[in-house]
Amino acid sequence: SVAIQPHIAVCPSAGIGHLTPFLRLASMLSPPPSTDNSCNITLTLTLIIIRPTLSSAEENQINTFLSTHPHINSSHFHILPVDNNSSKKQDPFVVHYDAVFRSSYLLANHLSTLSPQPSVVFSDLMLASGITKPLADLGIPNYTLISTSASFFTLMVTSASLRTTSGDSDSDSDGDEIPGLGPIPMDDIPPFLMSEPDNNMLTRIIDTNCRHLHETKGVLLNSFDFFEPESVSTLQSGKLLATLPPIFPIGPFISVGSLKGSNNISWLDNQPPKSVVFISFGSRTAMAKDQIRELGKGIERSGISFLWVIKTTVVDKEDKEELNDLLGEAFFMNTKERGLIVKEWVNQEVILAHSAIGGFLSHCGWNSVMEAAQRGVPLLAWPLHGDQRVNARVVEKAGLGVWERSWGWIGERLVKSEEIALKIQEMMTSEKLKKSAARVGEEATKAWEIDGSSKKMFGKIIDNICQ
Ligand code: BUP
Repeated sequence: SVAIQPHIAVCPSAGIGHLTPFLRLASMLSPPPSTDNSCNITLTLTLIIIRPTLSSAEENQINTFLSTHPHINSSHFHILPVDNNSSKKQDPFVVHYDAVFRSSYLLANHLSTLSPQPSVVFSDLMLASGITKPLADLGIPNYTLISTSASFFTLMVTSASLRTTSGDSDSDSDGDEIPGLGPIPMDDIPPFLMSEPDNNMLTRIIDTNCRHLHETKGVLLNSFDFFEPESVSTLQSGKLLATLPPIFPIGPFISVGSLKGSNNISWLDNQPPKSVVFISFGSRTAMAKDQIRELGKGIERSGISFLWVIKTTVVDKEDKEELNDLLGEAFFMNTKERGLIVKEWVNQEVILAHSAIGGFLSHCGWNSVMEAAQRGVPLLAWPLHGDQRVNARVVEKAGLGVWERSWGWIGERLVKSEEIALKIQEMMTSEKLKKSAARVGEEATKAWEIDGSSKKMFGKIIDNICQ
């Protein structure tokens, strides 16, 4: 028989949190020629680029990716205009997600006109409602990639039934027992997930798309068996929802390599092993200024060396804040020997892999969690919104990090410098935590060795594509 050359289309949604796992997946499926090609056959891969992008970070990541992967094609998909009526009160990223979601019905047609027509598609959950049925009709298998934890995915697929039972008298503040998650306090569930889809944009997007998952060939998770054993096995067992397609945990996703970022590494090179705490709350987290100042005091008080990425606006293009005005000159004077603050994009993966890094104060965006897990870096969780409290639970349970629940969501209350200093010291000095985090790192490596859980699952996907 004549071997058919597969043509893979990879379709991310908007925002760095969603773009990053897709770039990694694209690189895993079609690595640069110098690396091993796990498929062992030539394939064509087209990256669908959502236009317009919202942040400069996305624009930069896409450009760098395409220049380091010259063999990968790209195709621009122009989305419908954002809904201006809602954009005033909403998170700009959610408004953008909504535009992507509303445009998804146009994407199947866009994909079918690519030449050659794709033989398989990997797409974001936000696109499911628009493309799964038309692609199935065309006989093109579609896999849905989930950019959050297996645990939060569990919550998303059960949220509709959770909403109907949450009013029952027997559900209390200790939480409902959710298969694969255990009892989960209501406080850990982002409020939007409990609102009616008609009243909330994000709930509508999640709810509508989850209803189309049964039309996809499989769900890819950026997680691994050891890290989220209960959620992964419950999802796979079919006990949660009989209509779910096969689940493929294939994390941690492999780095795409030389992504650009400012070079802070030379400063790190001169720091003792595991002495520096890395602080970053993700690409779209603007912490209130009084909390930024309090965090500064906390770091100063802790006496621990630090590398801190500061963001003062939700969308990076708008960030014009002067750090001296924000933190005061005294802070810089007092910490100049042992700290570095940056406002620009850094290469977080390279930083986390550096031997000087001993801990990570993080908002628990899922990409950040997996990057820390991959390298066994202890984490101090301080969730901001959305999936991040559920992710913080995962971090704590797996032994990767600690979470101070009393801090609440970032912004819920002003967390004082004393509390911050104490927790940072605890994370950086606990031998128990160091050991358990290192174990997570070892298990993450094992997951990708021959016969490792993620490697085997990825092999199944490759077999499906290449058959
Ligand atoms: Br900021 C920043 N450099 O300076 P998450 C982020 N990153 O490499 P988010 C950098 O962006 P959501 C920087 O390594 C990670 O891969 C980081 O994704 C990288 O959080 C990614 O951690 C950030 O999932 O997304 O961006 O807040 O809100 O969707 O969780």
